[in-house]
Amino acid sequence: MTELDCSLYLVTGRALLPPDKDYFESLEQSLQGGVTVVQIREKDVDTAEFYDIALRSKQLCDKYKVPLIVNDRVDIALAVQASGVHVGQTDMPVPIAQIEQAIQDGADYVGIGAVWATTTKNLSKPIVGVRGVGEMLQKLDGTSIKSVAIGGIKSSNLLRTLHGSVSSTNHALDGIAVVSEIMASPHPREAAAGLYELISAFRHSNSISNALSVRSRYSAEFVIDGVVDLMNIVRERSPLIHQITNNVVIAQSANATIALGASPIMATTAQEMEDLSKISGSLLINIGTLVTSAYEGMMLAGTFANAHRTPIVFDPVGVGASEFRRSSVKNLLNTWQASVIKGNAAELAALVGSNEVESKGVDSLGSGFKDPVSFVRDLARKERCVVVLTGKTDYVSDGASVAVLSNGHGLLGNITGSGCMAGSCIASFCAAAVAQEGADPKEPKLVPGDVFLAAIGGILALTISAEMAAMRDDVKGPGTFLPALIDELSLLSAQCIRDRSRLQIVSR
Ligand code: 3NM
Ligand code: MG
Repeated sequence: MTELDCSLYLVTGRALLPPDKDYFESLEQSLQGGVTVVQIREKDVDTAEFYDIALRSKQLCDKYKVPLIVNDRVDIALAVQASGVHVGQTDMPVPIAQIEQAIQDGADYVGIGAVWATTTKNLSKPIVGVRGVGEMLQKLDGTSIKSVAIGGIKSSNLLRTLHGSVSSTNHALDGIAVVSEIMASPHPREAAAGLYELISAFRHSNSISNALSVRSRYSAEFVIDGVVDLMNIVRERSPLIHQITNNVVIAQSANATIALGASPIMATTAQEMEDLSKISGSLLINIGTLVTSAYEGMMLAGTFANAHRTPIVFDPVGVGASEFRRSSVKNLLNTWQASVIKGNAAELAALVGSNEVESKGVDSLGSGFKDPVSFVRDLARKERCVVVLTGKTDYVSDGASVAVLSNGHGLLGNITGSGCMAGSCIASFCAAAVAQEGADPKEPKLVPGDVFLAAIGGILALTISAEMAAMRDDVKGPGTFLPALIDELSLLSAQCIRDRSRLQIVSR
């Protein structure tokens, strides 16, 4: 087969056509819209009918110089001189084994699915999820085998699908395959064109961000200047920070947000998520006292935030404490793309399934990871976002650079919710970062570049304010520390950040 352009791979499914829509008309319109390869998939027809459909489809595809592939039937593929045949997906329980088999068999491409839930096909295996795709792509490193993701891909989740489906080695998908998003549409030309446009835009922005992270050898001076700029923007624009957080810390998180200069809205109900997504500068999702109704709000709020390219700060509080939290976090992260994931050593260890760090409920025990710098950098690459590891020393990484921050005070560990307030501060800085960049529709990004600076800024604001609070004569212990901390957040000056920040940038 000559070089196959898998960018937008249409799998046919005549059962999904809208009433009165002719199959061949639909196919031709989708070819006009930019479909780059077509697979004829017919599960319920006899050989003669399959042959007729495949032959006429082949003529249409030829007209648009698009390769045609036949599902399952080598005889029909040969008879209509198709470009290929799609085989072999049915009975392998482990998707990774399926990939290995495809490599062995000398496949030209692999379809990875189902990436989302779908009703188009009866799935015999569990859903891979967006975060599962990257691991499989890594298996294809060093081969020329192309890859497409399939299953439940829609224009509404396409950007999230593409962003998340990249391996730590930066192996990205060659394209996406859809059935219903095009076949069920009364306007297949527009449906295909819309998907194709998003794919091109993503490729463009992804190549830019890769080029940027190669260049991103930040200096400490550059970072501090950036943090100060963002803090000024928070105070000038007072962005609305939508926070779905736990009921232990709602009031103090809201107060910390106000003190920093931003404007909190603490709303958890699913029914208001769409409205709030239109006016929020960033979204904080903190699972501290997770209840089912808030979980529903989190699912929706994150989905809307991705659609508006609003940064999401995710705090998987106590994720290792229960199976409910673990599975909820997995589902949340497979549904929307976080811009920042923040946690203590135990939480981030639980997130990757490591037992290197022990925990008790929501608290981390012991000193943490042997090599925290590599840990946060690798996790940032895996989750495709900025990662913040909090502790006595805080680590922030964008997958290329790691900022090591050693500000703070022991009293932060003696009150509840200091990590949650750090999340509110990071979310406030994130809102400033996107307010500054502005959304460029040609470069749709779910993790804009300045989010790295924003995460550092949020940590510095809280930890330096804690140092200032602890020095006050009227602070006698944890009870007097908390209000003093809120005071100091509101008094924090650019000069104080410049004078006190203890920041080191490691790039390796
Ligand atoms: N194969 P839609 S999922 C044909 O997981 C097919 O292997 C899948 O349809 C797999 O785009 C699927 O309508 C159906 O969700 C995809
Ligand atoms: Mg398949």
